[in-house]
Formats: sequence, structure tokens, C-alpha cells
Amino acid sequence: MVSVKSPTSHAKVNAFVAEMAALCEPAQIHWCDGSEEENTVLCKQLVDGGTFIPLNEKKRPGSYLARSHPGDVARVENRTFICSKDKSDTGPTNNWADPIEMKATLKGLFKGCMQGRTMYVMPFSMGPLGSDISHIGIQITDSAYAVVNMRIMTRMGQKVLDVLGADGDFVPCVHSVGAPLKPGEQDSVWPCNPDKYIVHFPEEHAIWSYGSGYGGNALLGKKCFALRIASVMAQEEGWLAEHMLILGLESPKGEKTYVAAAFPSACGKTNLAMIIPPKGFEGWKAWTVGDDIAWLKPGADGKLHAINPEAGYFGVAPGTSDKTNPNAMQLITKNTIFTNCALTDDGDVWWEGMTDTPPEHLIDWQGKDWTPEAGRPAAHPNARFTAPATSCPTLDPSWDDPKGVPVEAFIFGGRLSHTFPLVFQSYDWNHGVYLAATMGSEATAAADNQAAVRRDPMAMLPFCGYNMADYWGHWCALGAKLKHPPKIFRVNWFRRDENNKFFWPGYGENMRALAWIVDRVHGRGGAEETAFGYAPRFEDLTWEGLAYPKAKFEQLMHIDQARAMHEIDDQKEFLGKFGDKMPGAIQEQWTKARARVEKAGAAAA
Ligand code: SAT
Ligand code: MN
Repeated sequence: MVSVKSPTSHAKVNAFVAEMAALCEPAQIHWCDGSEEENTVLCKQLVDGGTFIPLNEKKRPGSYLARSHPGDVARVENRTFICSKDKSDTGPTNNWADPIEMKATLKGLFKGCMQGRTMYVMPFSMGPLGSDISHIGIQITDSAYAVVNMRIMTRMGQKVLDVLGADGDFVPCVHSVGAPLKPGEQDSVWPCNPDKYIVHFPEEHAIWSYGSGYGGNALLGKKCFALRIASVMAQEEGWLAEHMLILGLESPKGEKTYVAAAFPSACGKTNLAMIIPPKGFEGWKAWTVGDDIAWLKPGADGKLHAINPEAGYFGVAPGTSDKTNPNAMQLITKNTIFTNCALTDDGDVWWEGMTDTPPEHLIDWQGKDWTPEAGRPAAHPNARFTAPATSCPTLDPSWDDPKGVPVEAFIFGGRLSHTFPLVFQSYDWNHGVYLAATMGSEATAAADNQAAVRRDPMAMLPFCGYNMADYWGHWCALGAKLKHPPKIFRVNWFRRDENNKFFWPGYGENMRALAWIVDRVHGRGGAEETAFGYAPRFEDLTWEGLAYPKAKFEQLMHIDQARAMHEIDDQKEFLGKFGDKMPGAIQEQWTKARARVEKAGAAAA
């Protein structure tokens, strides 16, 4: 092994790197400085090795396309483990393994796993450098692809070591694609291993990931650190690590209100993070702080202050277009890494939904010729773009502020055809926690029957690093301590009418619900009490610029007693999984919610 001089005097960092080098046996070690020059060298190396295809410099300057191994295209939830000492601390919604046994398994897998490869050492900051809300990680990896992606997604390099100093805290993150090279062996374009392990040690605050080079499996700052390990740190230290976008809404008068919102996948989270106010909202501005993750800490002012721990967007490409999200389309015009998108004949990328008519010829995500008659998607459904936040046209001026931004509302939603109105507000904090704990999306887009709701509490189901019931308890406890807790709302953009058509146009028009939320936050918006919460009447929303009949709005907001009762009784099965870990406050909220629906039914009868 070629040893290089460490650029830090941090003894624990140096010991960690030495220990990993001894275990993984790389051919060489490279400490990432995060510089432009380093990035240029790594990208060239990825091009030379066939992992990166440079895109047309005129159409997508500074951009590349990568195609992964067909067996390595997404996060692997069934190979994701939370290894707490006590199994009950992992809870019924996570995979548990004994930490001592798992460490032994991993040490076996990692022994010699970087032979013939470079071990990169990446110091990275989740959040603005030096912010009280930020935290630092050190990722070891044998993937240059992971390095160039992490350089976009985090603040990475020497500047982080400078902040860390000689004894700062860091989360050790160990990653290998699990494909050692024999002397003289030709590397593959996307090295990986069929055996995959994404492992978290919550008590140690450590992450080990083996076998995958894709997305959250390899960019360990994202879901592994910023959600699973950070949620544990947040419980220990009294803050929140959430799967939320952060959006700043500025009125024509210059009043700025920040909201944070959590949705399960396929609910248009990136679109909402980059929303364009519709007709009738002239003078309003929507600012993006983050599209995926929020860290929120209580401030001296009694409010929650949020940062986006990331510095880039790792977004789903299919479905993104000038119609659905023009801001995202602008975000990815340059300096973007595309993964598993299709390649056009003129060296650009394409994916399903980008244009109404597909190009006549493409090279698909597996490198094969493709025509519209092919009968298979040209881009993988989980094809991604990695783009720097600084390219986002709606980037909030405070996105990099170490103090974060004050969050005044939490918004939770799902994709639900029936039962749930467009928007309503919880009666209080704990009621809001209950509404978030029981949220979810329909397992299938059902036409008329009452489809099963796949519960995804706070959209954290695969991302909470400890027992979900303890997490709800933490939410309740934190809210009680805040002088000015955010108000909590539920939204549903996806309700369908009796013809199975969406009731609500969605996209930019969602601004009408957001504006009501802003009004409620500032104590202005009108509302009525319903079985679910405070809900807007027709006259409480702004209708300028949209012809939406009052009768239709009333249907959109209607709570059907039988459906509501079915929903509440259905929640019992999910909540029951947590046994006596279940916080009494949530149990109580469920009982109250059921009583409200019962009472509304009796009043209507
Ligand atoms: O691959 S990521 O984990 O970064 C994105 C996702 O699957 O949610
Ligand atoms: Mn996400």
C-alpha cells in the first residue's frame, strides 16, 4: 500500500483511516481535498474507465452519464440493518441484527475488499460549514463515482478538516463496492457485489455499506447519515432529523414564511420544493432551501431552525419536464451527473416524461439501442440526476446560512384517492404528531374500493434509525419544550372524484393551500372545525386566477363518515405493532380522533 501523509492532526481520524486501510488493503490512499482540480482528474478517470460518458458540451456543459449494473439500481431496504444492542430499540419497522455478529460479518467482507483499488478518504460536512446545526462525517470509499457525487451532495474536502480541527466529532462512514481487483485484472464499468449490506450502528454512530455503488447505498451522507444516524443523534440531543423539503414563501409584501414538508415517494416532493406560484399569485416568490432532508434544532427564540444538510439534489429524473418542474429542468442544464438515463444521438439525456414524444432513437440505460417500439423504458424508473444546489434557480438566499431558517409549519401528505381533504390543520402539536404518524399513501391507485394505505409515518419508515414509537415520543416531548412550535398540517393533492379523475390540479395550484397555511401560521386564515382538524372553507382560500367551483371544492373537502371511520380503525393495526412502546399521547390522540368522527356522524344523522 502506498501511504500518503495525512492532511490532519486529528488522531481519531488518522486512527480510523489507518485501521480501514489495514482491513481493506487498498493499493493506495487518496485524501480528498474537494478541489476543482481533483474533481477534473476523477471525472477524467471515470471517463477513461468507461463509467462516465461525457455529454454534449453545448447542450449539457460539465455533465456526464453513468450506467449502473442492472442489479444495482436503487436503495436496498431488505439489506438495510439497524444494529442496536437491544433489538427492541430497532423496532418492528426496521431490520435488526446483533451488532457484534454484524461487525464480525462485515470485517470478513471488508478484509481485502479494496485490493487493487484506491481508498478515498472524504471529509464532509452535512450542513453549512461550522454551523451549530451541522455535523461532520468521514467517508472511506473505493468508488470514484461516490466521490464526485458526494462532492456535489455535501460540503466536502480540506475545508471540513479545517473545521474539524484536532478533536472534533465525526461520524465514521465505511463504504466499499466489494469488488477487489487482482493484479492486471480489467475493472468493470460499474463494480459492485451481489451481496449487499447497508448497516447502521446507532450506539456507535457508525455506518458500514458494502456491495453497492448506487445512490443512498454509496453516498453515505444522505439517508444513512442525515436520516438514520442523525435521527438517533437528534433523539439523544433534543432536535429533529427529518425527511422533509424546506420551502420559503415570500408574499408580495415581503413577509417570508418557511415551511417543511414530508411526503412518501411519488408525491411530487421535488416539484413542491421548487413550486412556481400560479396565476393570481403575482408578486409571490417561492424559495428552495432543500428538497429532501431537514435538520431542525430549537433556537433561543423558542422556534425550530432548519438547515438542509445537503448541498445538492439527487432527484428522480423520469417525469421531470418543463411542464412538471421547469426549475428542476434549469437546475440540470449544467454540471450534472446523470445515472441510468437514456442517451440521445446528439449526446444529451432523455427519460420518460421529459417530452410528449420520445426521440426516434436512443441508447437506453443498459447501453442498448432503443426505439419507441421497444416496449421497455429507455431510462430506468429510478434514474437520477445529481446537481449542485447553487444551480437551482429558486435557491433561497439563506440556504447556506449557519443559523438555518425558522420553520413555522410542518406539512405532511400522502397519495390518497379518497377520505382525505385537500388541506387541514391539526388541533394541537400532539394531534399533528398523530396525523403524521398515521400518514401514508395508497398501496395501489385504486378506483373505487377503499385501497389499503401503506403507512409511512413522517415519510420516515425506511429512514428512522430507532424504534418508531420512541421517535413519536421524542416528537411529543420536543413539541412540549418549544415556545413557538411549528403548526402542523396534512395535505392531499391526490383525491379523486367519482369518475376516478383528480379533483385538484396540483403543481403550482398547490400554492393556494400553502397560502392558507401561511395565513394560519400568522393567525389570519379562516377555518372551520371538522372531524379531522381545522379546515378552510371556500372563502378562506384565494381563487384569483383559477376557476374552481364552490360545489367542487366542497366535495374536495368533504369528510365521508364511513370512510373516515374505516381509516381510523385501519390505523389501529399499524399502531398496534409497537405494543407497549406506543406513547400514551399518540394512543390518546387516536381515541380522540375516533370520537370526533363518531360525533360528526351522530350530528349528521
Ligand atoms: O438513493 S437515495 O437513497 O439517495 C434516494 C432514495 O432512494 O430515496
Ligand atoms: Mn428522499
